[in-house]
Formats: sequence, C-alpha cells, structure tokens
Amino acid sequence: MVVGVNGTGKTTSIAKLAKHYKDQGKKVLVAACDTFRAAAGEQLEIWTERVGVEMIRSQPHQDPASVAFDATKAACARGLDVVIADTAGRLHTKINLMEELKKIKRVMGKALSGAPHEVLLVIDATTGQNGLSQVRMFNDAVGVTGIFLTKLDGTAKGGITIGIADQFKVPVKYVGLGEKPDDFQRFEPAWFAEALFT
Ligand SMILES: Nc1nc2c(ncn2[C@@H]2O[C@H](COP(=O)(O)OP(=O)(O)O)[C@@H](O)[C@H]2O)c(=O)[nH]1
Ligand SMILES: [Mg+2]
Repeated sequence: MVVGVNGTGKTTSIAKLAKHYKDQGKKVLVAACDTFRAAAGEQLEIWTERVGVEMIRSQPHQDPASVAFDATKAACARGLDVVIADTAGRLHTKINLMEELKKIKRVMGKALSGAPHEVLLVIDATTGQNGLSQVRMFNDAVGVTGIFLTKLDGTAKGGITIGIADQFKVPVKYVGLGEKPDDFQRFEPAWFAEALFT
C-alpha cells in the first residue's frame, strides 16, 4: 500500500517499483485506489502500460477500498506475486483521507491475512521539514513501514532523512532519482552519509 500527499511522486514511484518487481520475474498487479481524481487513474494506466504490468481500475467515485479488496482477492486467486495499491493524497469530498486509508488497509487484510505487508509513505525530499509532519500524520493513521524518498536528484542533500530516522524509527527504503522508471535505488545509509560530507 502506497500513501502520501498529492504531488510527492506516488504514482511515479509505483511505476518504478512495479518495473523492478517485474524485472525480477514477479507477476505484479497495480490497484488504482485514487478514485476521486479521474486523471489519477489515467496516469497510472499510462505508466503500467509503459512498464508492462497489469492494473485494476474502478469506476469513478467507486469506493477505493473495494478496489483494493478486489485487487488483493484477484491476485490471490490468480497466483500473482505483488499487489501495489496507489491511494489518494487529498480528497475532494468531505470524507477524511486518513479514515479512507485506514479502511483500505483493513480490507486488504480481510482479502489476505497479513496484507498489506508494507505501507510505503512517499515523501518529497525537496519539501524539507514539512515532510516530518507528513510522516507523523500518516504513521499515526496507518502505521508506515517504510519511506520512499523522491526527488533526491533535485535537492542537494535530503537532510530530512536524518530527521525521519531520528524521530520515527521508520526506515527510508528507496530513493527516487528522476522521473523515469529506472531512476531509483534502494537507500544505502553508508552511501548517503558519505554524500552528506562530500
Ligand atoms: N525529479 C524527480 N521527479 C519526480 C520523482 N518522482 C516523481 N517525480 C515527479 O513528481 C511529479 C508528481 O509525481 P506523481 O507520481 O504524479 O505524484 P503523486 O501525485 O504523488 O502520484 C511528476 O512530475 C513526477 O515526474 C523523482 O524521484 N525525481
Ligand atoms: Mg498519483
């Protein structure tokens, strides 16, 4: 399950991860759970076609949780390896985003015990300390298991990484280094620490 505020790079990062798993020979299904913005589903569709993985999409304004549930069930039934759920970063309704994310998480667990196995929060490295309040907010609501720190190509040092590690004990797992599917890597603390001082 991938969460984060709009514009941080959720959809792009999902395309990167989907391609990464596919390149490892895994069968990947992406669930478009941002059902509030039509453009969000379309953008995800373009990406999934480009990297060559399957996607499940809903009708506009369908309950996002039901998309996540269907995708997880379908993946189990068909023996797929990885389901990645793209979620909304802001809602254009009175529904509370955090309540919606909690529900998505809950129903994935109903479809498959233990799911979602990862709640990945996407943080834009260029937003600086505001990212910390995003970590707090999402972590309180859905329990973040890892961070995907995007746009590290656009900022000198990504110093927010230190604050995240210090305050939340949530590991930064991946870093985004550009807009193309291969522009990312696993976060390497040693590599990062060295870059801070050079
Ligand atoms: N330079 C750079 N741009 C990125 C990276 N990740 C995402 N983007 C860009 O950030 C913008 C928002 O990304 P998008 O995936 O639509 O964000 P979402 O609203 O969270 O789904 C797009 O223009 C992406 O190309 C990254 O690692 N580096
Ligand atoms: Mg998106």
